[in-house]
Amino acid sequence: MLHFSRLAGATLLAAALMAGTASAQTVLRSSDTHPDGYPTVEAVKYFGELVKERTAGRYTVELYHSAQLGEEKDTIEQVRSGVIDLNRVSMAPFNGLIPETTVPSLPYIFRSEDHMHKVIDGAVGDQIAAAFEQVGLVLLAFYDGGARSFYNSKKPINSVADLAGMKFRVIQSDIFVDMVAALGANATPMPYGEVYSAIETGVIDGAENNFPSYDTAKHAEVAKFYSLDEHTMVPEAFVMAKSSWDKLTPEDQAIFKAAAKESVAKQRGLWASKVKESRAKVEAAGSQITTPDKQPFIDAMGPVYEKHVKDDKLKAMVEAIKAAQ
Ligand code: GTR
Repeated sequence: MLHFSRLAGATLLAAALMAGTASAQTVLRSSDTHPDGYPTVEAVKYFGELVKERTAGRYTVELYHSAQLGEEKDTIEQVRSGVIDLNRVSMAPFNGLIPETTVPSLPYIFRSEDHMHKVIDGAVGDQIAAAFEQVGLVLLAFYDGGARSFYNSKKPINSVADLAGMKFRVIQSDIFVDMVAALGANATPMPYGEVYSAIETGVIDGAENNFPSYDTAKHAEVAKFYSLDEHTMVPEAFVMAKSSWDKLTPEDQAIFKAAAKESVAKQRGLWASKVKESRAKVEAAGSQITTPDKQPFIDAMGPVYEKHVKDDKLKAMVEAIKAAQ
């Protein structure tokens, strides 16, 4: 009897130890709409490797690419409620939720990629990052998303007038809807995964995105005319559920922050080469690229700024961006 209870005690102890070990290893699920190999996917994988190494395996990142966990709007809700821990999404679908994210999503707010980097690496970037806490998120990193331009299945676009009456899918943000309206065209916000067939079936004439998305989502197959109007340069956001973040010790939070920062440098390098690679690939496959004069596009954006930059806080952010050299 005594022997038996000793054994039972030992078994219980072993079970408790095992449970302890198991709970000390946390798997963090991360979502991305892009396919494996895309620069944002690779950057989050790199972040995961650094975190795993530096926490001696206590934290690992399980990445679900290709929208396996859902389209961006849905995954934003999932990460806000803590159903998933991490998410890499564009900043634009946050526009209705976090006012500060409207500023970097405004058309022609950045003069160049360098200008954009300076702004998001500086005080305005910190202000935008801090605002994510309002909706239960911690912004770990801004990644590059390049410039978005229009493409369509019908004709080359050489001027604002060429866009008249055309129908474009836009990312899910009112800024984009109003921007397209200001250019005399019609916008339909819809999830990324629905764009290919919407163009193919003629529900829309085209969409707008950077070269890597135009290429990897295969939109180039169904919309051959790409016009380099470069209307927005929206940074990508890599976020963590605040509920998951709050479970980390301050030491682990520092590890996560440093890993995210290092993944930014990695992503920027990958991004620059992917843009060139995708552009060359779509051109070789028959895409026709036009380069319209941007000034008339810029001049048409007044109503978008009037509608979306109303309060003093956002006005000050826009001014700070304009002043940044
Ligand atoms: C891409 C961005 C994605 C997604 C997509 C879209 O440029 O990286 O996160 O937002 O655009 O248009 O839906």
